[in-house]
Amino acid sequence: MRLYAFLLKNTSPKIEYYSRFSPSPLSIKQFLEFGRDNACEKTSYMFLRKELPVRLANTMREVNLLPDKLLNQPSVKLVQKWYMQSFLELLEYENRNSEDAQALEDFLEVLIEIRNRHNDVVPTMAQGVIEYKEKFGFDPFVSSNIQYFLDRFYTNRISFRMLINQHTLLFGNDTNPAHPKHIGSIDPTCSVADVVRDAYENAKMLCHQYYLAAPELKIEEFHAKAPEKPIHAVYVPSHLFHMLFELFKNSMRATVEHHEGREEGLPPVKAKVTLGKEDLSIKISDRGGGVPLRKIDRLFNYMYSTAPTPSLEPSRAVPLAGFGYGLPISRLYARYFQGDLKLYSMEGVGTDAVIYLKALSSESFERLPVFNKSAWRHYQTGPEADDWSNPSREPRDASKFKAKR
Ligand code: W6P
Repeated sequence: MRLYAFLLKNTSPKIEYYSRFSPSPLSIKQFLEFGRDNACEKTSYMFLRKELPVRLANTMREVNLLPDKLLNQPSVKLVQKWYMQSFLELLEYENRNSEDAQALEDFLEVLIEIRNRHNDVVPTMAQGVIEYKEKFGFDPFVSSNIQYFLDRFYTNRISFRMLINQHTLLFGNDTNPAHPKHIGSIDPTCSVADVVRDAYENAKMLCHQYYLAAPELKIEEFHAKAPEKPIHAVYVPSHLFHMLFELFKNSMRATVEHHEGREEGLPPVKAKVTLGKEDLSIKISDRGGGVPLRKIDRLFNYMYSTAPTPSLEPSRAVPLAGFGYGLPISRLYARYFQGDLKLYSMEGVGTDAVIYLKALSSESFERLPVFNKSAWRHYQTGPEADDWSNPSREPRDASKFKAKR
């Protein structure tokens, strides 16, 4: 801990320095063009040795704005340590000669180490939130800060891993023979319906294991310009899979639980893929009974949906999550390249979940958090003060008209 305090003190000028730069967002088109013909490892190295510390420093400054009661939780301290360690390792390359082939080789190794070090950031931060909740309970002010923070922190992490993955996939030795046409993690002709089916099949296996039944899938496509053509996206298939798998788990769970003990068969989960001028949209519809509007926001709330993992018999834990960080993080994946993920539910009937992606790879720029005064201000103020009336349960009584404040 002493060492850490020392490092923190002595590297903070560096963090300060790098956090003054704004991250440089790249579009999928740029990732593609860079990786496509004779990608240059040296160019990538020169870009990343600055851009990665910039992205790390921006997020590290923001971690420090969290309330002390949260910062002091051991899990949060551990995550901070990982970030500091990775930041320091990257600084080693600040002044290394880029003509030195050994520097490029070492850099690639370090990126892999960093990626591995950060594998468990999400569950570890979740543990930090649990630790906080156990000690201090649910606080709407802190919950709103945590929501704002984790959305930005995890977006930063998604982007950080995207950059590392592109570099290591393009310039590492392990070429991927399964996907010769992929550019790093990007599929320039990603068949959306194929990923939908793949995510469905994976969720179906889990659903069958737990419930001994699973709804069928019906896919429909609508290509506005060329109705006969299958819809392709220029996208990161693993991101798309992550989102769809999460949505299918939720839809299946709702469908099976809503129809438990009923005679009629399970209604299918329907997927509709459409391509317009601006948006490529994917709708997953279930007849799982829906969610009341009041509870929809909670599905995306980190603090609300963080529960200690059921310690009694983990083997019997519900595999079809529904709890945990699946939905909020899926929405971050969608927003990361300027899309979104929305839920439209009708209580009593079912839910439509829609993933929106940009139709054009030139418009799918990374959406990145920037550490600045405006971000800083968010941590100083809590949730919006209530400027709408509260319903009164009492009968109207002229003598009891509410005094303001
Ligand atoms: C539900 C709840 C939910 C969340 C996300 C996606 C689909 C569904 N269906 O009933």
